[in-house]
Amino acid sequence: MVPREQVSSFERAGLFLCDFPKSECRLRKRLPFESLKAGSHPLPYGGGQTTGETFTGSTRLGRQVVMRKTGGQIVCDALIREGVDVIFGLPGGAILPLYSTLGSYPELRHVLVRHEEGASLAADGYARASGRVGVCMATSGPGATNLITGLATAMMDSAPVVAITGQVGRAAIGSDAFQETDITGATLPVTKHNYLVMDTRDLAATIKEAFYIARSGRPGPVLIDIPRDVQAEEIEFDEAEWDKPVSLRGYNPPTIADVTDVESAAQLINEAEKPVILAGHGVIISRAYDELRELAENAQIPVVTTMLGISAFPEDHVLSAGFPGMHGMAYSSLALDQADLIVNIGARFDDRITGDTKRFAPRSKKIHIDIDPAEINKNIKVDAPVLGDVRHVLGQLNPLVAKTTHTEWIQHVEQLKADHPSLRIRETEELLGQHVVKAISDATNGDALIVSGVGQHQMWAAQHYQFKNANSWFSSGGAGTMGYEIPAAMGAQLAHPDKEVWTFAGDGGIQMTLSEFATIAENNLPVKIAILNNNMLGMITQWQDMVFDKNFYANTYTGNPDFVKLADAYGIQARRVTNQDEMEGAIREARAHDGPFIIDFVIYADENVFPMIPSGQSVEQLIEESL
Ligand SMILES: Cc1cc2nc3c(=O)[nH]c(=O)nc-3n(C[C@H](O)[C@H](O)[C@H](O)COP(=O)(O)OP(=O)(O)OC[C@H]3O[C@@H](n4cnc5c(N)ncnc54)[C@H](O)[C@@H]3O)c2cc1C
Ligand SMILES: Cc1ncc(C[n+]2csc(CCOP(=O)(O)OP(=O)(O)O)c2C)c(N)n1
Ligand SMILES: [Mg+2]
Repeated sequence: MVPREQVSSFERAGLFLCDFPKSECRLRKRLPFESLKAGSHPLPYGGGQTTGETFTGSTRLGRQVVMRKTGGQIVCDALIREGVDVIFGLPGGAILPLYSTLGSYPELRHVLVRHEEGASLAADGYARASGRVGVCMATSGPGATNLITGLATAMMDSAPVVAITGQVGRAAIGSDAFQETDITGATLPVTKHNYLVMDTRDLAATIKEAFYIARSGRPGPVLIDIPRDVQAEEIEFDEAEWDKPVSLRGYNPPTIADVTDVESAAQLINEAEKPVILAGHGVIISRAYDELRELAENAQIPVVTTMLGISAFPEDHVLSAGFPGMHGMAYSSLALDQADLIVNIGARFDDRITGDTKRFAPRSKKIHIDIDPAEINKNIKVDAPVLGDVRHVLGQLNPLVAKTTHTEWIQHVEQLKADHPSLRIRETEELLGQHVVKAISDATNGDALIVSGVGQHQMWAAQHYQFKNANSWFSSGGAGTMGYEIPAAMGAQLAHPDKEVWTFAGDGGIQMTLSEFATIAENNLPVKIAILNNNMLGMITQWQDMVFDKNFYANTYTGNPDFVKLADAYGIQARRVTNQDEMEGAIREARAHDGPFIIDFVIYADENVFPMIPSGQSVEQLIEESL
């Protein structure tokens, strides 16, 4: 039975009691599935680093080095050992003991956000851009609940994030104390795992375990809730704690795949005449760019990416065939539909791609390479599942795949591109969102890191920016979180201080998190912000126009602020652009400016995103462009 002090208030109430020790009783959802096949632990997001330390005031007991440390000090030491260098957070009463320690650790840069949602979304952006675990912190109650949207965003898109929250003192838990929320209960569905640490002696092991879970296997967010008296308590701490390996019964994410599964997949590839690779976010998570390219080039297979798989494969490569689905390129969806084999590499057959699953790519056999067994046969039944980490699996698969040409099929896909030029921008004097994205793509030569919000501007960014570099596109796909654009760009910029970061923002989404303008200004983060301002919730308007019989309601913003004046109030330089002629000059000015810059592109509002496959339909209902 779980000792009383190791369970949350909800568990005490008997709601979630289980017979496993604390560390495993919440290993639910993805973890049991991942444990189906044993293997070594993959760390696609990099291992924790150990720093050398000099100790003062320590006692040597045989080989032990024991010293007095507060919970807060243990947390900071543990974070440094995990290689953390940036924390996004905002303090409050229940986490002040930890904050009073944090200042003594200059290795841990704390970025003081203006809203905790900004912290969790920035940690997500940092994680995706850096390939390391992003960290955010908040106080109990409203501070912790404000993190939730960012955690859900990270959960849906498998981003490794660790959130640390303060909790009311142990004795007060369950008493509706000031700012008490059962945050482990509340975040149960949106975290890969979470903890309430009731014993200061558990802190070091818990943090180590949390980082391990966040970054290993299929990555995801992990929350650690720490009562304020645990943060403040001083204990005899044995430094040998740091050397204890993480061991989680039943959690063994696969890396290397079963040899016979790989052989079956290779056979299907070698027999195929019209194969298409569907490369997903898993390729990026696994950093398997070279292995993907090797497979595509050796067997001459066109590569379609998912929207989250964008930048897994260079878009200027001759085999690149766009992204498919609801707002993907017509030729990509048609290539999938006409293929005789789909090689899904690290994509979860999301409904934005499959539409009606019964009518999705009916002529093809399907291979699915994924690290999470729960994804296999979940949405689409496949012929050859391969369970493992993409990079390892492709390492096994590539030597078994015969060199071939598929000349006719490649020519056919080229013809699809010519017949269905989905990226054509219609002739008009108006300033369109598509013009802006294309101009920024040309100006930056496809080399920038690109972030987006959610809506029409997101789709235009995904469609019209030509991504040349691996892992250069960061967008909320599964959760579709409006407001992602500003904090995630902050995170991406902090992960890559020397890279050019542009974020495409909606006038709607930006107003959800624009309080972080202050954080950007305060830290002089040189993020370039392109607002595609249509003075409306454009994607909502499009759905009302095309799906809800033009029943327009609650879609227009008449009270938008003057974003240029607003930028000025935050001390950020800004320009407004209202026509095509002013566009390039403003982009040049923004790029030349050594600091953040906002361009308010006032775009033609009555514009829908095409191509479009309406929700739940199939490629037969594909609408290529506005009539
Ligand atoms: C308004 C809007 C419109 C959209 N329209 C489209 C659209 O038209 N087309 C489109 O493609 N998407 C679209 N999306 C995005 C869509 O909702 C999904 O987020 C996206 O398709 C998921 O892509 P994915 O499966 O590659 O990534 P994820 O959802 O991140 O899934 C990654 C998969 O890889 C696996 N994986 C992770 N790590 C590894 C590893 N190391 N080894 C092996 N496997 C691993 C995971 O288990 C998972 O199955 C849209 C989103 C929004 C908000
Ligand atoms: C937090 C949140 N609330 C609501 C939605 C539903 N939604 C999807 S797109 C959209 C409109 C976005 O407007 P804007 O940011 O201006 O982008 P645009 O579509 O105009 O480019 C809305 C409301 C969402 N995705 N996220
Ligand atoms: Mg808008």
